[in-house]
Amino acid sequence: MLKVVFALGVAVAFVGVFATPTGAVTCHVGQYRSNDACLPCAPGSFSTIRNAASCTTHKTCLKGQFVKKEPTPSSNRLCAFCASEGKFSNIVNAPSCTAYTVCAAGVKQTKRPTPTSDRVCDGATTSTTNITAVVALFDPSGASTVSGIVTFLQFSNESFSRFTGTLTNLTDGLHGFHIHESGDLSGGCASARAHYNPFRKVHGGPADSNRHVGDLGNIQASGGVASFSGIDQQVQLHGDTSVIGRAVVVHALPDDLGRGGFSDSYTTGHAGARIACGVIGLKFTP
Ligand SMILES: [Cu+2]
Repeated sequence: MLKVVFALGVAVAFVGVFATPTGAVTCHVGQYRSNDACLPCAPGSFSTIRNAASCTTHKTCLKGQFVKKEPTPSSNRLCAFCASEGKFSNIVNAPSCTAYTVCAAGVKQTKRPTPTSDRVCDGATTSTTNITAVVALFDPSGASTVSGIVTFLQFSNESFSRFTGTLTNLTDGLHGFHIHESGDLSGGCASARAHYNPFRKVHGGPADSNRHVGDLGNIQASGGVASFSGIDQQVQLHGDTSVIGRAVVVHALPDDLGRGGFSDSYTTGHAGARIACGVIGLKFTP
């Protein structure tokens, strides 16, 4: 008799877990209640409580994340960030993150990596050749006695160009200092033509983004001598826009950097006559 009572008690307890007080069947996690029936959560949804009134759509792991734990009818999808692994994902619900492409030695990166996109390498090689060029300046017409040497140096096509020089027999003060487009001095400094301007911009100062490549501003003479050095971000000794074979020209007047308001401020900087020039040539390095 005791056994019967115990078995009955167990049965009552068992029903208590899975039945509502009204006697209806209890719906499990992973199910939802529809009237008196328990229906499984549809694919893509879940429930974590018994007798859920409805199921909840699984979370979507966004681009830049990956699925750390797959969803089930009774649990949500768990996402984690690819950045924590130093990788990326470019699809939603990515099963894992992808390692970034590594640009081969000397190949330039044209697009930075992000948590949702890969690095892009354009295949163009970086030239790491040091190039040194030198210019001997004088006045082919003989009208002035200005002369001197200017040297340009660039370590790679992605580095600044450096220049240094000394000119003598100048009047004291500022003198426009430019790279002109032609290395032809057959007609004197005049045949060096206009400022070197491969990107079709207006005349400006060396610090301006809107300037001719050849716009190096002014040099300053004191006691008849100008000794100067500088760096420039636009002058290239490498590649298609190399200035080698073109000319450096020094002018009688200051370059107004395009700001003087003269009719020629936007083309020549109103820098006046050409008093010395020279062709930019490769320096011999034994
Ligand atoms: Cu000039």
